[in-house]
Parts: sequence; C-alpha cells; structure tokens
Amino acid sequence: MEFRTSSFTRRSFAGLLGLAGLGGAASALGPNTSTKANQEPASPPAHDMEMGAASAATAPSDQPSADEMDRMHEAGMRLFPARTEGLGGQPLAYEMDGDVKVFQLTCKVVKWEFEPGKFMDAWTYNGVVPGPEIRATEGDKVRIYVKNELPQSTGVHWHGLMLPNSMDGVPFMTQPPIKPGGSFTYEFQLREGNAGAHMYHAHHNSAFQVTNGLLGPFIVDPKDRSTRPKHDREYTLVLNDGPIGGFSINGKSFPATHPLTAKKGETILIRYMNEGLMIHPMHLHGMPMTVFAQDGYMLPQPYMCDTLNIAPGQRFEVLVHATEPGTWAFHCHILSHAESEHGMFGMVTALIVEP
Ligand SMILES: [Cu+2]
Repeated sequence: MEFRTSSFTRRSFAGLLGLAGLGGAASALGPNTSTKANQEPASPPAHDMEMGAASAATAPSDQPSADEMDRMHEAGMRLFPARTEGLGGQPLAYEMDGDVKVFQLTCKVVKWEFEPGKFMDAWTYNGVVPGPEIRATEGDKVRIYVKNELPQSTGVHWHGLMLPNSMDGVPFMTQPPIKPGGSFTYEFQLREGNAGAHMYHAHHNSAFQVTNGLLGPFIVDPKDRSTRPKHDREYTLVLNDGPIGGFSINGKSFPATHPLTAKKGETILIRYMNEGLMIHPMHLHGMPMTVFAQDGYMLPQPYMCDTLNIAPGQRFEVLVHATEPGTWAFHCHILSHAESEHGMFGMVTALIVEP
C-alpha cells in the first residue's frame, strides 16, 4: 500500500477547502438547504399549508436543533484528515535467504488510536492495523515467520493465494494452532496466474481476532507488468467493521481516515479489501470507477460503476481517471456506516483531485 498522502496535512486540506469554498465541499456531500427550498412549490395548496407549517416546525425529538447539528457536522469536517498515532498497511521489508523472500510477523496486542484521542486494544500484526503490506511477485518463493505474543492461539490464512494445503493456516484442519508464545513458519511459492490483491488474516476465533485487527494486505505483482493496467498512484482500502474503530478504512475512522489524492489527469488504482463481517457498498462522488479485477483475477470485461458493493472476503481492483478537480466524498453507502446527526464518521474519506 502506498500512502502518498503521508505528507498531506490538515493545513493543505483547509487550503483546498478554501480554494473550493466550504460550500463547494458541502455541495459534494448532498443538496444544501437552499437547493431543497428551491425545489418546494412556491404556493402549496391551501389545505396543505397547515400540515406543511407544522412539519417544518417540529423536528424529530431525538435529533439536535438544526444549528447544533450543523455545528457538529462542520466541526468533524474541519478536523479531517485528523492526525492519529499509528499507520498500518505500509510495505513490509524482507530479507533474502538464497532465492526466498523472508518476512517476519509478530502477533501482539497494542493500544491503537482509531479516532483522534480514542484508543482501543487492537490485536495486530507488527503493532499496526491493518498489518503491514506483504508484497512479492508471481513465481517468488516466500517464507513468513509468525510469532504469537497474543493471549490466545492463532493461525494465519493467506486469503486468495494458491498454495500447498499444509500452508493454508486453518488450525486443526491444516496445522496445529500457534499457541501463545509459539511460532509457525509458512513457506510457499507464489503461483503464476495468482497475481492481484489478496489478504492475510487470523483463522482462529476469527470473528473476534480479525475484526479486532489481525488482518493485512498481500499484494502479488504480475511477472509481466503489461498484463495489468498502468496507473500513476495506488491506494489500498482495507474495510473493517469490528470493535477497532467501528466502521473503518485502513484501521481508522473519519475524521482520522486518510484522503486519497491525485493530480488532474492522473489515473489511480484502488484496491478494496473487505475484512469485516458486513457488506460495504463504496461510493465515489464525481468520477466513475472502472472495475477490472475481482479477487485478483482479471475480469473478461471491465465495467464502470460509481458504487461498488464489497462483500466480506472480496477484493476488487478499480481504476479512477482523476478528471474533476475538487474534494470528492468517498464513503460506504450504507449511510449508518458513514453519517449520523453528529456528522460524518466511520467509513468516510475523500478523493482530492488537485487542478
Ligand atoms: Cu458499510
């Protein structure tokens, strides 16, 4: 995963908002009140007037006042992208042992800041959520040492990879569990035809261990790069809906999510990975997505969409041509995963296209 936004600061986001005007950002998120007012009939029929007046005056009793709600929405937006400790999904360094790429993963519980000032005990690979990005090329031999410092046994499943059964990481089905304090060495060759966006995650008490953070991206590059579309930037978005940050993208919840950035005219590759327990239809405002691969496999015919439903375990790879400058909302369209009366939260980020 490449976070080319790491130098991106709140200040530059505020600057962009300034350029576009906050109204510009707001209009990307939904119709504003004046638009709605314009759509209402100028002279409603007389028998409707009383009812209309009554409904305008009576807000739902469990909702804050309009001004209070607007203040909360604006405050959250102004914090974005909020700085938090810890950044997951960064490339994992390896050492060569002969012709084998050797990676090290340590499973451990750490305090993880998923929203500004909000910490949880995360179950992690190498202390980060998502775990570091393991990356290699078709045909490579890889060895991964897994050390378990958790209070529970675990096992690591290499989700999407074709490998010998004994390396599949399912305790009591293909291997003994990795006990607390224990370790296990996985070793296999990445097969040709198995390139693309894959994952690794716990396969023991997994509804707890994975949603608490034991997950990460495993990217297999094709041996022949010409078999995949060219792009200028790439982002991996790992979706999760567990205790760590609730609805999260790469281990963070809005406003601590990282925006994606591009310069006008660039093509960006986005890899989606759903490690959660629910579906998440991801919706990008402003520009369509061209879906070209599912679960690593090239589609016979790429297709375009603006909302892509991603089920647990699925990965999709899409291209976005950054043609429209501005700050574009980018969020899960199950709206209760993204926005409440307090403002945006959870699975929300933005694509910022610089002119
Ligand atoms: Cu969702």
